[in-house]
Amino acid sequence: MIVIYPGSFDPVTNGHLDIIERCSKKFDKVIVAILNNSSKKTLFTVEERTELLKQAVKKYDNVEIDNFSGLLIDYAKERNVTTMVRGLRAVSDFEYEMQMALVNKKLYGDIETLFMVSSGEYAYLSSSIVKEVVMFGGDVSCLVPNVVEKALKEKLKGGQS
Ligand code: COD
Repeated sequence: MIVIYPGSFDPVTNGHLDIIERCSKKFDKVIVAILNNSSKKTLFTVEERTELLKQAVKKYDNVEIDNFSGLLIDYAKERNVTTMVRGLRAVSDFEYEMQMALVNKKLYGDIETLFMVSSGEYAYLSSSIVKEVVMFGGDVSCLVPNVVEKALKEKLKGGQS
C-alpha cells in the first residue's frame, strides 16, 4: 500500500521522522507531501524544506519527498493514492485532525485517513517549539536532525526570522 504523509514540515523534526520511519516499515511506499502555499508564511521555502527532508530520509529507499499546492485531495487524486497518514500527539491535535479527515472524506469519498500515535518521547515536539528554542539560543540537537539544526541556526542567526 502507498500512503501520503502530508504536512508543512517547517522544518522537519525528529517527531515527523519517527512517523516516517514507522510508516516506511508498515507500507510499501510513503510519499511525504510538503504543502507549498504561498499565502502561508513559513520560515523555510518549499525548496529548503524539500532539501532538508531529502537529506533526513535518505536512508529509507521507499520514502519519496514531493510538494503540492491547493487541496490535499486534488494532490491525492493526481497521485492516485487514497490513504493519508497523520500523526497524533495529544488530545489537542484531535479536533483539527478529525475535522480535516472528515472534510477530506466528504470531498473525496475514497479517501481514508490513518492516525499514527506519536512515540512518547516526541509527544511534546513541534516545528514551532523548535523554532522558538533556536530563536532564543537554545540547543535543539536532540529534537531535529543535524542538517536542520544547522539550517535553523543560519536562518535565525541573531534572533532574526
Ligand atoms: N509526533 C507525531 N506526529 C507529529 C509530530 C510529533 N512530534 N509533530 C508533527 N506531527 C504530525 C502532525 O500531527 C501532522 O499529522 C504531521 O505530522 C505534519 O505536521 P505539520 O505541523 O508539519 O503539518 P500541518 O499539520 O501544518 O499540515 C497540514 C496540511 C498541510 C496537511 C493541511 O493544511 C492541508 O492539507 N492543506 C492543504 C489544503 C487543504 O487540502 N485543506 C483542506 C483540509 S480540510
